[in-house]
Amino acid sequence: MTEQHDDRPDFTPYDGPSGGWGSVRSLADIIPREKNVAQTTAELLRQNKHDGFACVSCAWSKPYPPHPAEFCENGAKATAWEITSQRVTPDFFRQHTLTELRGWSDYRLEEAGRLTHPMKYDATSDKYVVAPWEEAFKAIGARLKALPPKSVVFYASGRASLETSFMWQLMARLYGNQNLPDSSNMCHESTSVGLKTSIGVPVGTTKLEDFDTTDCILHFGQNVATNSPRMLHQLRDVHKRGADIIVFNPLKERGLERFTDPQNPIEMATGKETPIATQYHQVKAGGDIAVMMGIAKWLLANDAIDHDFIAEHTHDFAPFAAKVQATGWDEIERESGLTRAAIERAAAAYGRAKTAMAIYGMGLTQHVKGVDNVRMLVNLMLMRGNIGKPGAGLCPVRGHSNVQGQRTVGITEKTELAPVEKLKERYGFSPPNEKGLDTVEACRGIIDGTVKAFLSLGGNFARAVPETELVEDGWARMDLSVQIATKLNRSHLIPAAGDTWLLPCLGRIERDLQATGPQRVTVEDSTSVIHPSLGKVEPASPHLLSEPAIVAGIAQSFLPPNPAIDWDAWVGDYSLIRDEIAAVFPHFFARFNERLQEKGGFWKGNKASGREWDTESGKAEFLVPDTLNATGFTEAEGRFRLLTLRSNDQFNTTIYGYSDRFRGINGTRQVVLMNRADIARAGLTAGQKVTLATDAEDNHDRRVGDLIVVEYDVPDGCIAAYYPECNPLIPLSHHAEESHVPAAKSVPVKIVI
Ligand SMILES: Nc1nc2c(c(=O)[nH]1)N[C@H]1C(S)=C(S)[C@@H](COP(=O)(O)OP(=O)(O)OC[C@H]3O[C@@H](n4cnc5c(=O)[nH]c(N)nc54)[C@H](O)[C@@H]3O)O[C@H]1N2
Ligand SMILES: Nc1nc2c(c(=O)[nH]1)N[C@H]1C(S)=C(S)[C@@H](COP(=O)(O)OP(=O)(O)OC[C@H]3O[C@@H](n4cnc5c(=O)[nH]c(N)nc54)[C@H](O)[C@@H]3O)O[C@H]1N2
Ligand SMILES: [Mo]
Repeated sequence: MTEQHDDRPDFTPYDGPSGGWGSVRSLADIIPREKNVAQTTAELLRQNKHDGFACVSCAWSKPYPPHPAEFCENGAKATAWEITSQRVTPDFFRQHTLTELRGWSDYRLEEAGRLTHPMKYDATSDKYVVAPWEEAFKAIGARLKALPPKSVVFYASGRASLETSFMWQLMARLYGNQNLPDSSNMCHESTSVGLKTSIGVPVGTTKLEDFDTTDCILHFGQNVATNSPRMLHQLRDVHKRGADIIVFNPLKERGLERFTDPQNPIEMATGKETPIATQYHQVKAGGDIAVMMGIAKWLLANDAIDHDFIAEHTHDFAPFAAKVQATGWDEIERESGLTRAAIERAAAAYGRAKTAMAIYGMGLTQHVKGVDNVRMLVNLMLMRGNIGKPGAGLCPVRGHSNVQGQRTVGITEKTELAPVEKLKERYGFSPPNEKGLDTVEACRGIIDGTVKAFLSLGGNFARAVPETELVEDGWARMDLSVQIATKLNRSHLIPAAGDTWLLPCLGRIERDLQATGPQRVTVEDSTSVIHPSLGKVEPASPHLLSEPAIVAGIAQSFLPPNPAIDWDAWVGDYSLIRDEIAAVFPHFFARFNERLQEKGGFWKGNKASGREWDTESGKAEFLVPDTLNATGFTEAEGRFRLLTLRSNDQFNTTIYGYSDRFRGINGTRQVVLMNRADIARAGLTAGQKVTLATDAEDNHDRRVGDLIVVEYDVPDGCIAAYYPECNPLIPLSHHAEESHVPAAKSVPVKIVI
């Protein structure tokens, strides 16, 4: 059992706007705690600027010219968290065994500070002990040489730069596998699969300037004020122009309702708020296909479709239209939880708009039918020709700051997405063509023992994935665990049966000094713009290595020398790595180093946004969903749809604190949000503690207990609780079809008292 933090829970509904003074107070709380006020404040002014650093929080676009302060509350927290003055030193590890640390909360582990030395696990004392880098590389290399390549996984969390990510995938392929799962396997893989089949590109088609002219935004399942707060500036401007913003979300998320710009002194002084949504629809979790079917039905019935676009640019409209017509309103209302009138109001607004954008996040992708959700949203856009013109298009909001970029430079388990021929040509080897393991398959391999070694470029894999218990058990049987990280987390505390290494690296905000001088790295944002990022802060410890240096150290320890690859030279000068990226991916990165001079970054291009369709038929595809229910399970007595949420005080498994301010949940994360009628129907009272148990057919007992029932405005039959606390409830098999994204937004559970 890990400790909890519920000494003073407080559930007072929050009635302020997003942003505003609350945002300033939240920062005033966290920045001093990290004991580095002066430096954090100075660094914030360099955040998301062309000659500064790219924020380590979300992947939202960075406008040019930037705002004087181009950061948000949560970006500022992420900066303070990374450049904290707290340290986890060898002395810390002398004082605590791993058994003891496993009892600490996620918050306390990371709050302990930045890792300072390479460490090796010593089973006799159950502690991490210092080991020199050379020893670490040598020992890791020896293990890897002895293992069959197929049994080794190279995971990447989406923060590592394009340069490091390129080296990471090259190392795996030279070794002989493409077991390259990344965090997008838990995130927007439904987008990559859905958009690729529908419109021929795996990424969104919109740019920041589309917000300047759009008439309408359809906004599905994305919590903007918490997870991409800088987008509130664009949304507010859209609203001020009088355009529609139509939101579909089971929860009334404050940032989608109203916003006060904390960087605008007049708004702050007068308390002026801008509303955001013009319509807000509390769809049932997993009810979005039904909503979209309803909208499509209205568009067809009212002939509000773009016949010319459909004829010229799309394929298979007829079977789609037939399906829409055959679907009845009864079913749509039942599956969406919304009334026909409400859906028609949304459809009429969309049908009136000359241009529209579709913005979405995990509320669509993390479902069993997550890929169908994405395809259905494309169908809606295609019906009105809303792809490939200004003010229109698809805008999936990516998570980690370089998660999209990692895929661009070859972190993928799929051969068809890997630059096989180019790699062969340039480095003189035959890259593996057998599909590698994605996140779900890697978990399966850890559980069944076929995965023997796990190397992690950042992240907190064991905590972020489903089926926590079995994954942790399997982890402890592996031959090798290597974690490249900045801060301590739970994945570092599960020692493998063989060797366990914890390798501390520089963060992106820190100065990265190599043989040829200070180095820049690059990242790709949510709208496919590539930005340089230059760290300047003094590193947390003189013993840290940069991520490229660590990858090169590992690679050279076990791979035979290759005359075409000079790992040491690459580490000495990252522009050489960018030359390699440009050579292997010329269509996106030609003249890479030169183009980094472009202010505001450079756009890597997107065929679909030029109405060039790289699909099977050569046109944009209407693809028909086979069901309106995205959850993958049916309703049953006592069964709830659990949606797992992020609070405003966390970045994934990094917990900054216990204040989910917009939702009025403070002092604890051990809660389950339920509506009043469901609380009564279940015979519960608010404030009572309950246990949730998975209601799955495999009869495996999965439970999470000690959750306080909080009355909250959620649709009937839907309950919400926090990620990662509830991950033990998600069966590994409960994932999106095709994309394998764990279906974290509708898990079948029952309440056990
Ligand atoms: N500060 C901060 N920023 C972050 C992160 C963070 O943890 N903290 N994480 C980063 C990462 S990796 C990612 S992927 C993104 C995640 O950002 P989001 O995509 O916003 O992800 P979530 O917070 O998980 O929740 C998504 C929203 O979907 C809604 N929702 C749940 N189920 C459904 C449904 O069935 N239908 C609809 N329409 N809505 C639904 C929820 O109520 C919630 O508002 O943010 C990134 N940015
Ligand atoms: N139930 C449920 N589960 C989910 C989700 C959900 O909504 N619900 N969301 C999913 C999503 S969208 C995602 S993206 C995953 C997130 O999964 P991950 O990306 O694996 O997890 P993070 O929590 O982002 O990883 C945090 C750790 O990264 C390390 N780190 C931070 N900065 C750096 C750096 O610069 N370099 C290196 N090497 N390490 C660094 C730190 O040690 C920190 O502890 O979780 C998924 N899991
Ligand atoms: Mo994510």
